[in-house]
Amino acid sequence: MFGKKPDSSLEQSLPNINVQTIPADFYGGVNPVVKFKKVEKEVLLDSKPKLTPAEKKILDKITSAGNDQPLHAVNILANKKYAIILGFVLFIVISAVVGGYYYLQMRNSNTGTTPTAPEITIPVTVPETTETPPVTTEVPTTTDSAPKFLADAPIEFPSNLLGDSVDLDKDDISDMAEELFGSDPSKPDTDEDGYEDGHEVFYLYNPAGKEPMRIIESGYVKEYQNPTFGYKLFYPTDWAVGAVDDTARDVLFSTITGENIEVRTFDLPANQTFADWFREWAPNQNFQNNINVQTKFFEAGKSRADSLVYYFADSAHVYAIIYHTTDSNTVNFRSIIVMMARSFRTAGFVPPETAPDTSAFPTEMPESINQ
Ligand SMILES: [Ca+2]
Ligand SMILES: [Ca+2]
Repeated sequence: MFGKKPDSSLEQSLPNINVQTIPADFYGGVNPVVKFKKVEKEVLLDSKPKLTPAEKKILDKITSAGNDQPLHAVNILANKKYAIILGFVLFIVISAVVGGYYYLQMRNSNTGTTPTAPEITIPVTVPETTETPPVTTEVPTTTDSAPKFLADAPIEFPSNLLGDSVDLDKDDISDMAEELFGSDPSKPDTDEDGYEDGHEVFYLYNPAGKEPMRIIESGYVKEYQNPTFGYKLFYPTDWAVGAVDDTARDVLFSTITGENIEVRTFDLPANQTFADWFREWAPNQNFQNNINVQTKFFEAGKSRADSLVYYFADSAHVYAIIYHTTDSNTVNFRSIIVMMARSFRTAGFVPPETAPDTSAFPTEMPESINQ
């Protein structure tokens, strides 16, 4: 519209507008863009453009950069062949990036699926868990039946051919057992009171010192009382005590080495004697080989000749004290089971009024400990 010739009629109808105020050269040579376009046009059309020294310098720099460098960006962009190669390379790179991106996405989604997998596994586990309750349900049943099974389980008797471990000072207490009493394994009469250590333990005296006199006060021995059946006995402080069943019908006094002494309680029917009981529960043991024994508290019992099995009884129960060795087939603590049996008291047992004089020791070692 600006190129149009001014309408004379319009000029006449608008006399107050001074169009002459617009500079004649407003869209002319003073516009640097137009001037620049003119220069570009001259560069493209004229092989020998007329440039200012500064422009020529810039142009020379741009063009000369690629003269001897075919892979220069300028030449690559200008050359179709290189442009195609570059485009192809870009396509590969972009494809790799996009592919990598989707691969990671899929991988993440798979990883996200992994938690789902356990969810699938969980239902699989759930049935197992579902199966477990019945098993757990059976366990109490087994536990309930365990004492019954335990009560019916045969007694495991120790071999009759077991030897003792080293007893250096020959005082009837092995070197290992001497540690439990605090006595000297190289000194038969540790406290030098005229009575050998084994002798003192048999009578429940303290072998390691004249004071305290009683072994229960020495700190090396504790008293156990059965929570269900009420019997009591002494055992080494260093040993562990554990009931096998809930009713403490079967209790183990254990060493660190695995040897243990079991105290097991059996029901004794009213119409049954101990001999009847023995024939039922110890069919492989010779009843005649049992010797009559008496505890420190004058309660009567029976013992196998090697002092590895003891029996006591009251009106309703039989109590068996049984030594269990490890695979070594060596007895390390025979003096301990002797002490335990010698200290045994059934719940209802009342010691006779003629209590033993604790200051007097017998002159002869009992046969059972001389085995
Ligand atoms: Ca000894
Ligand atoms: Ca002594």
